[in-house]
Amino acid sequence: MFSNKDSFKECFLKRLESMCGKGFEESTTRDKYHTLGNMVREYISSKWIETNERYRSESQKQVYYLSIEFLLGRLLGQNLLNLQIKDIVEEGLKELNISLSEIEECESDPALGNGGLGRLAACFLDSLATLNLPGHGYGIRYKHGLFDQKIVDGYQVELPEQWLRHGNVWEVRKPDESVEISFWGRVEASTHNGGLTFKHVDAQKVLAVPYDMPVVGFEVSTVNTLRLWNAEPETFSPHQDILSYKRETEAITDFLYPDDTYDEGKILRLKQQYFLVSASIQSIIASFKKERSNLRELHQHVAIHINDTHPAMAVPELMRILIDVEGLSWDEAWEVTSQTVSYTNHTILAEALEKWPIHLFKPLLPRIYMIIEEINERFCAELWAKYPGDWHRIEHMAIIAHGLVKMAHLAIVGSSSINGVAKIHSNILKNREMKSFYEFYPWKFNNKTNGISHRRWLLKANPELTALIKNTIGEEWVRSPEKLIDLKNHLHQSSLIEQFAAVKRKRKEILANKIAEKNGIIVDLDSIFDVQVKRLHAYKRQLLNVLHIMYLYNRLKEDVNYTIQPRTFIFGAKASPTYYYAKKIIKLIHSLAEKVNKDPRVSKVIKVVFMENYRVSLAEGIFPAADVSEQISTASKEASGTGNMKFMMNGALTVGTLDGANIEMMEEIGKENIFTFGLTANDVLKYEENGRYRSMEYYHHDQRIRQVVDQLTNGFFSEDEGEFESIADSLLVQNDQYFVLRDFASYIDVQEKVGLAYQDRNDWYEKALINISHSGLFSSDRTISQYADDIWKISPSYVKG
Ligand code: GL4
Repeated sequence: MFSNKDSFKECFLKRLESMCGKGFEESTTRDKYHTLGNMVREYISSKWIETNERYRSESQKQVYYLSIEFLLGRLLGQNLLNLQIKDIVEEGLKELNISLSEIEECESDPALGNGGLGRLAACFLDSLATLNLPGHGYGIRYKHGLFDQKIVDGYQVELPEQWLRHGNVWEVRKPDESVEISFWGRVEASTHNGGLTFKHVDAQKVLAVPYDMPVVGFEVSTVNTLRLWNAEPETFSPHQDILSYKRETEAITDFLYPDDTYDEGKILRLKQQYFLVSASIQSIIASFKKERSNLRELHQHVAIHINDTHPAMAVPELMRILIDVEGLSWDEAWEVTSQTVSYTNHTILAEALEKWPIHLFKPLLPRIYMIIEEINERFCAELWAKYPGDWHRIEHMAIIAHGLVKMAHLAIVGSSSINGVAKIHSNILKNREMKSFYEFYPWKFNNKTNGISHRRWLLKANPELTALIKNTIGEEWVRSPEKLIDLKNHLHQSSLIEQFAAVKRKRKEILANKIAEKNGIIVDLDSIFDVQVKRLHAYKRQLLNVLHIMYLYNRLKEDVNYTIQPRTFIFGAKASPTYYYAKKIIKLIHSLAEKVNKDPRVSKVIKVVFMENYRVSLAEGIFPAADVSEQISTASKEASGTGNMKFMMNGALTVGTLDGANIEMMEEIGKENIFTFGLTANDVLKYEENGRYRSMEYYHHDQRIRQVVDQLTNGFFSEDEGEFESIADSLLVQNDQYFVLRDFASYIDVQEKVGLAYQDRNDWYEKALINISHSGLFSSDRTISQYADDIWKISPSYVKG
């Protein structure tokens, strides 16, 4: 291929002509992107083949990570970095007068996920490959990823996302490895050798066609695989209405569901889940059988991880194949299945707990339903043996009850390991949400605190900070991020503080330019960049942030002598299209921005910016520029958070509740380097139990609260006084489910401290550097090593010699 700048240039120009049929002069940026992308994929392919051969010949245990979401973000830049050819390519292109970053901008940002859960899966793939662990992803090749957000008059409008419009240079279609998926039909039982056997007949068949994408490890020769399935009609199927069959089939992989915290009771969603699971399990078994024949040993060679309950049907599907296809007995199949599968829970929000009505489930997946029934009966019998007569407990723990199939119960019963994603979350699972299961299976429960890939969120997103850290402590931390702690030995050097301040300023300037370009708002680089970017949800409490800004506005208007450290409040968030409340909050942020940014006096000290269409590529520009990270969820509700870690790694200070991984961040850096406030998880859980919270009391007793809540409905924002009534109602009439008013005073106090702290410049940047130096603990390399050792029992595979 190419090994230096000159051979790269030569190769690039030749390839550009042959691929695009155009000379260099006529070629567009997209032509150049396609050419470069193809060259890089080719560069990867020998390593990819070599990795697969190595895994095969060493008969390593493999892990397969099943996830309904992979929020990958753009791949060109990350692949160049991981392959260590970024410099060659960048310099070569520069000599041809082409900017690499312009080419990178051409790549679509594949948003095959909603938020934290999907992005975590992408960071995990990156860590698996980098740690030379034999681990692969299985997901869905949605034609349209998460919608593109447009803001029109302050309202969110959704447009279909089109990441495949110009093709995808990274994927390889593998039609020969397609598998058949069966829906509908019925189960036929027959006796065979004295035992019953089952056959799924009259089914509608759908083809699952794999598209493989390489997952390139950083500075290693391992290239793992992300296999995404596409639903296609079978060519020769005898359908009466061929058009509707085609439409129905393709619909399975048309769209990503735009919410991960809501149990979508839609038959299409169920189809997507089974489609992913059945295709993946069939493919796993097929590759196992290439090397071995005894499926009773599957769990010794294969681990299957289910990312939340969406792929929980992996349990009955694996049972089905082992029993119906491979001829194992129930007990043999159960032993293998429950030893092979492991499960991560990502939320305790009740609305996210998947429960499928039997009347939908059973006709669509008759054999799978039958198997779940059998699993349930056997499980209930075990419960009966342990808790004789305790009907209440058994009913509560059953997999099928009250006409519903409970996917979390299925996942727990069918897995060898169940983990939460931060210490507090795992404890809540054990002591509350899944208490009865924990009592029954204490050995299954464990914690794996989330992490993020420092390769994407530091090396790629923030090259300026990366260079500074390398200059200060060398390069060891790049491979071993826990070594970032060495930065602490340099804190006394004023030069480090100054250089860090310069890096931060540079990144603020880049973001400020983007804001000027996209929003037409000029922001003050000396102001605190105070950022809340994440999905819009009531429990994440963007509203608390808004109410604080309203409070500042009021004070500045009322008291001409009141001064504050200038701030730029930056928001980015998508609301699920059907989530009425969340969409209203987006509108409220825009109305507030109008009010604040247009006020001659107030806008000198505060600005409010909403950045449209928040996604991975935008996030890469935001984290490096942040001074303050808003992690203000109602304690106990945010399972972990991962944005909190991205901010920390880029030297922003956290304003946060004692929730999710914020707590572990605080334990790491010390209380003096984070701004915490608000109710604890225990306080919240107590209130929820005793029902003693009265938001109205806070409204009546705190004039500041009364003022801002009244402003939601008194025409302050809009001539239409009803516009934000539903938000005011959520706070008063509905008794403020997420304790916004309860935490208001404490939030105002902590924000005042933040403003003061920022004025001691040295101290602030020292705190920021302390945050960075401890962020190595939150690398997904640490998380993945723990999964590999404790749950999957897999070990690295290295190239010999
Ligand atoms: C989430 C949690 O809400 C989030 O706190 C966590 O960091 C993430 C990854 O574990 O999983 N759960 C769901 S559902 N969506 C998420 O983003």
